Amino acid sequence: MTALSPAPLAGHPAVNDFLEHGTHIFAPLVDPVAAADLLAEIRATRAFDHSLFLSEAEFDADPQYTGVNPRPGRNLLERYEDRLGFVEQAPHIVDALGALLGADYEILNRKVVCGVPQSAVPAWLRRRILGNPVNNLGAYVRPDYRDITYFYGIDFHQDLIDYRDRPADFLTLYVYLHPVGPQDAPLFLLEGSHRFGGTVFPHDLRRDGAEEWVYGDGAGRSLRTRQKVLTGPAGFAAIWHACTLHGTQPDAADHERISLRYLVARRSGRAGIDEVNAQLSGPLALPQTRVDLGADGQAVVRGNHVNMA
Ligand SMILES: O=C(O)CCC(=O)C(=O)O
Repeated sequence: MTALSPAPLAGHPAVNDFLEHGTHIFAPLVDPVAAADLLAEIRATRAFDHSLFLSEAEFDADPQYTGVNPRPGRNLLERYEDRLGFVEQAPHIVDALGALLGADYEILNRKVVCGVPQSAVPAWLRRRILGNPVNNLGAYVRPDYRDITYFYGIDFHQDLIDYRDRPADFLTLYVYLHPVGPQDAPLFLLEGSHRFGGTVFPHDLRRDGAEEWVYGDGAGRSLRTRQKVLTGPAGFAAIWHACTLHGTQPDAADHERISLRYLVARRSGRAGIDEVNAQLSGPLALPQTRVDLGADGQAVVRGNHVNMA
């Protein structure tokens, strides 16, 4: 087991938390009333039930596994751009993002993410995705509804997974729009797992104890990491490093979980993220980030760690 020495602390609480844990959980909430208002509007755009999905015959007639996520021109949040100040201008968020990424940070991507409850996923689909590590349901969702990302759980991964050859110069900001408890597909984070830098998905993880995991870097080293389950009220917000392992279990509640997910990047100059990255003992970028998909984007690897958490 590699004993990584504690990183020297650099001042700002968000930078210190990134150095130590690869994540920072905001104590203040973003405005819960604004969150509830936005949530009501999002919920009014569609029924979060079986009607989201193609039939099995429709899907099989032309399976599309890629290009099924929100993108410019098909992203529900574009409709609410002028309503996002409660997150994007919240002083504590701006302050932490500035400390980590520099004052001129850039939003790479923002979208609505939905944890789909079991009751909404058609039986044929549940059967087909059982045991897959990444259950992003975009492929099975009717094209008109692909302006949101829908998950039925996703195994522990790094957000670097979508950015081959890009250094980990960005972070994820995640906001709950309603209270999220243990049944609502809360985020599971593995604290300190950013320290190996980029590693290839699916990750080498072994459960060891009630809330601990042993994480291997694929090159012979391993570290012990503690899982943190992010439950919280409406307006709860957290950020994590692009190499911090995180995932969700399938939504076990009788209703959908709806969140906002941002990727935010450093644009120029040195910032706290560079202090953090200087402490990593692994690659900052990867030529290949995942080996779980076939050429058509379909899962070829089975297995899931977070569902055993
Ligand atoms: O919202 C979820 O269920 C998973 C989100 C996530 O891990 C991601 O978007 O990277």
